[in-house]
Amino acid sequence: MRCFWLVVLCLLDHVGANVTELVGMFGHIESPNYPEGYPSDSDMTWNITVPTGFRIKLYFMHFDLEPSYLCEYDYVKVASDDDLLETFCGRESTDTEQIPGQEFVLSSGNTMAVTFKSDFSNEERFTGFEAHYSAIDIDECAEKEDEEMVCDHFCHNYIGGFYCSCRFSYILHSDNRTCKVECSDNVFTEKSGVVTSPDYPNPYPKSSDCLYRIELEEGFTITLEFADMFDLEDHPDVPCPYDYLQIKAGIKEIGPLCGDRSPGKIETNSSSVQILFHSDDSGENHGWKFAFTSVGNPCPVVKPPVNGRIEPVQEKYSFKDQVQIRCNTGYKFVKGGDEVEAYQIECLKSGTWSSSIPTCKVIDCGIPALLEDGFITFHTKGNLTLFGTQIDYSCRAIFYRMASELNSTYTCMENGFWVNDELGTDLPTCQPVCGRPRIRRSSIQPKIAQGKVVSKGSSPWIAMMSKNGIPFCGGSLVGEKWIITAAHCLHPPYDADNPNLSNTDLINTTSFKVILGRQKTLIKEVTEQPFHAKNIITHPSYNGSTFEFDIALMELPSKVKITDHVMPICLPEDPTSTLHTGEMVIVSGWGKQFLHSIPETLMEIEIPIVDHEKCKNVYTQLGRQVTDDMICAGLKQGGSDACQGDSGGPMVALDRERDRWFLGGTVSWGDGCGEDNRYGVYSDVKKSLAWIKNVTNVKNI
Ligand code: 4AZ
Repeated sequence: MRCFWLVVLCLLDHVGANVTELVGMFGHIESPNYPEGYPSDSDMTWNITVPTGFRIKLYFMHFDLEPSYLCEYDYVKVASDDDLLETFCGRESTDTEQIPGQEFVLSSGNTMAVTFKSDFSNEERFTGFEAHYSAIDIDECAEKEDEEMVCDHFCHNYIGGFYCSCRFSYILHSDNRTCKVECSDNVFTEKSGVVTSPDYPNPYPKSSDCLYRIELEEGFTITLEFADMFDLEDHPDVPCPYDYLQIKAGIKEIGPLCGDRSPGKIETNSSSVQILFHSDDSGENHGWKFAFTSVGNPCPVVKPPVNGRIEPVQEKYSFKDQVQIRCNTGYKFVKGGDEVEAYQIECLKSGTWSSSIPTCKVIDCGIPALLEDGFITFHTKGNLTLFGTQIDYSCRAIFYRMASELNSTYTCMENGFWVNDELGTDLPTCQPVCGRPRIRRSSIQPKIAQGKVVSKGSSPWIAMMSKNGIPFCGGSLVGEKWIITAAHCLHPPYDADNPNLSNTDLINTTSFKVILGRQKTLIKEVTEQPFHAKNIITHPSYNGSTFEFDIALMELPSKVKITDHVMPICLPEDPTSTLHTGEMVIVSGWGKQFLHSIPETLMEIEIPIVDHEKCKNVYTQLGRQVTDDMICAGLKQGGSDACQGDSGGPMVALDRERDRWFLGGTVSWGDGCGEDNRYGVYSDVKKSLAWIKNVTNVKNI
């Protein structure tokens, strides 16, 4: 059979030949013999079919049938999908008869059956009917609004059909109608969280299979707590045939769960849980929500160590919990010989701690460093060296004193060091007391030349400079390793072995000895301390012709040992303070007596300071200059004077205020020895004080 859409009537051979199949987008039907009047006993059916997605609109242009009660004689019946839509008869509508009038009939689907029947007689002539039909588009989206939605989310109509689409994050199911979500692999690795059905509490998506996995480390157990609002499509007889939750935890299986009763709390006893959520293609249920929490396997409660503390302090500890253990101030852990500040332990999945709690040991600062020329006093009995204990450093009495007057208490600190408020970890220094001989001179001797023997040890700062056992100059000990002497002592012509040495050359340090603690001139004594100078520094302004700044420093190779017979002399306190004319000074040495023989022992004289101008005048007349860096002492009548071999030796004066001796000058030169109207000339130490302090760093103690 061949049919043409739109135009053609497709007449089918059909059993009874009263059925006409009409296929097309529009057409026209009429009663037999129209408009001449239809015959009796007519029975005709037109089966109209239009394409799917369309419906049929039937419109009567003319209608004239025999009227009868409830159309029992002649009638036109319109049916669609086996449903009778209309029955028409008569010439006008009454209570019991209906004519189409201006109304049109619409099919529900794409088919319509129109049946015309006339009975055996007609009382008068009726012209019958004429009708047109056409295919009209079905708006599927609009039509089913009240019924179940055509599309789950969005419906789009087009001529002859429709299609569905979904909201963002949904995808269209293969049924082309429902919207599902892609939720097959949701993995949670946090220790707690919240999981809900998609869109909760709004209705969950249809036709979806969601899988949620909570995967924690072994050692944790997961608990699920479902919210009260739980709503999954249920069935009164069959357990959860439509939508359901299925929970798998280790070997344990829970579910299927559905209905409107929340499952509440579920202890899974597992570190890994899988939740499967299935929804079918219908229903508007609100879904589910649960919070999951996890607890680790418990570990025993940790107690802080003695003299220590732990953090955090908790009633319970469980897997993965970490505890910091610290010792109180002054205590430390000892681990493998090392001192450790803090210690961390962790609760393992087995329910045990990663290591045992170490013990806190009190910090021990150890034996404090020894102080040279000093000693330590412990504040606590038993000479404890532990945290918090205190010690005092002191200098060896009589001979030594601390360089500066500071608090000499040291405390054993938490860092393991002995610490002083001012010096930190530095030690104080002990320096020898200057200018205070332990052995007092019996009386001041009037003269060297003529000589008065110096009581042994009463001038403990004097140094003998000796060559081949014969003294050639003197010197004075300042500090612990510096000797002040005359610059000319260290230059030729005093080096007898090298008579040709020029004034600028220094004598060889190995060619002479510096002896301290000596009294006898030629005989060695047990009290003596001999050295070879390590270093010689003459005053930068020394003039070998004029003897200006006739002063030099010798550094000893090591510190002297301070004894009753070896002690330093003080330096002048202040460079501006002067030795006054007439003030008595003591000059000592092993020099010649009146240019004759050398004495057997150290000799000393006490002579007055001479007016500078007076001395200057005396020597000007002799053609020699007494400059400002020189100071003169002696008696007008002569007699008491330094002499050859005394050079470089000390001229000391008593600082009455401080009750100690200081070095006023060093023996330098003079015209002859002990002659009248001649004075001894000395290098004035205070004029070289800045240079001395700068080189030696010596302070008066
Ligand atoms: C000298 O030759 C020397 N009377 C030292 C001092 C005096 C004379 C000579 C002063 O070392």
